Amino acid sequence: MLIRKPADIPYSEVTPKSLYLRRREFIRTATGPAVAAAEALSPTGARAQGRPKLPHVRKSQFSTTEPLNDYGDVTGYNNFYEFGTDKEDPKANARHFTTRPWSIRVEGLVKAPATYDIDGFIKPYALEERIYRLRCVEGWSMVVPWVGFPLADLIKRLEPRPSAKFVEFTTLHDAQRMPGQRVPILQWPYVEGLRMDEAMNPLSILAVGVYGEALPNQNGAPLRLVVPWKYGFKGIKSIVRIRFTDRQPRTSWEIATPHEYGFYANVNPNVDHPRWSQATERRLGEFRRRKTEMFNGYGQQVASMYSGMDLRKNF
Ligand SMILES: Nc1nc2c(c(=O)[nH]1)N[C@H]1C(S)=C(S)[C@@H](COP(=O)(O)O)O[C@H]1N2
Ligand SMILES: [Mo]
Repeated sequence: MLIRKPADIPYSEVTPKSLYLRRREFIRTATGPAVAAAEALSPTGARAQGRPKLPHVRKSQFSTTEPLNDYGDVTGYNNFYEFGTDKEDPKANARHFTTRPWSIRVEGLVKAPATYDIDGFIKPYALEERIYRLRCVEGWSMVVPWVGFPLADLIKRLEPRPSAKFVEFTTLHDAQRMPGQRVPILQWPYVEGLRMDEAMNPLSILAVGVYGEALPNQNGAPLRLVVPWKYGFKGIKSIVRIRFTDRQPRTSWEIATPHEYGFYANVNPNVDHPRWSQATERRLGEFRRRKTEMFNGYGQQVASMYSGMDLRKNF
């Protein structure tokens, strides 16, 4: 995310980002088209390395058939401000972050508020691979083979009260372990939220892995949200709290710059960011920009949730 205030924060990422992309292209060109093609088309898991393999992962009808971005892109070019503001920071700075033990607190308008250990918490759910497009509000995109389970499965099991209209998610708050939280870029901890129907949509998942393996820390271990028709910042990482509420949650980005980042955050090429166009995007590894699709190409599954809403107001 590009941010404007406070003014003394180093948000110098436009230049480093373009340099980074050019460097990658140079490497790909230098190593030859055969290597680049093999990378792009390699079957899920082929580029993964080192993390525990996740068993019994089913394929999903919701996956895109587009070529995947390689493991290096997916785990080396990240936004995770708790570990630094440059794209290469999270991989380097989250290396020693520990995600066991890990507790998840469920609270608010729900049948049984409780604190769960992460392993028991995710155990009931069948894992699926969901290959989704990720479109960052900054204008880059990638195709990522997440492993996770439908958020709807979890919500049904937790039994929110009928009065619950939204779900709010919160990231760990621990500036000892997340050094980026010592810098007041955002109001910590990071908070995101969904309307209940968005949360129940079959495309919304909680991810525990990527490329067939447990999530690397920089991608939001041990548990993160993935909502493919919304800009990447909705995909909150390293979740410790899930709260059901009757009021629209105040999200971190909305608090930071309300005129730039709204609650809905639907990918919408017709609504420009105040400081740049959202009409096109650049897929990591590609040279030419592509047209950004409404709802990131997932309109068929999600557009009906917003019928009658003014998406310029509810951006
Ligand atoms: N807690 C937390 N979650 C976060 C962020 C963050 O800074 N902190 N960045 C968001 C943004 S802007 C994007 S684009 C995605 C990127 O996810 P990825 O790095 O796993 O691809 O994570 C989102 N989730
Ligand atoms: Mo983003």
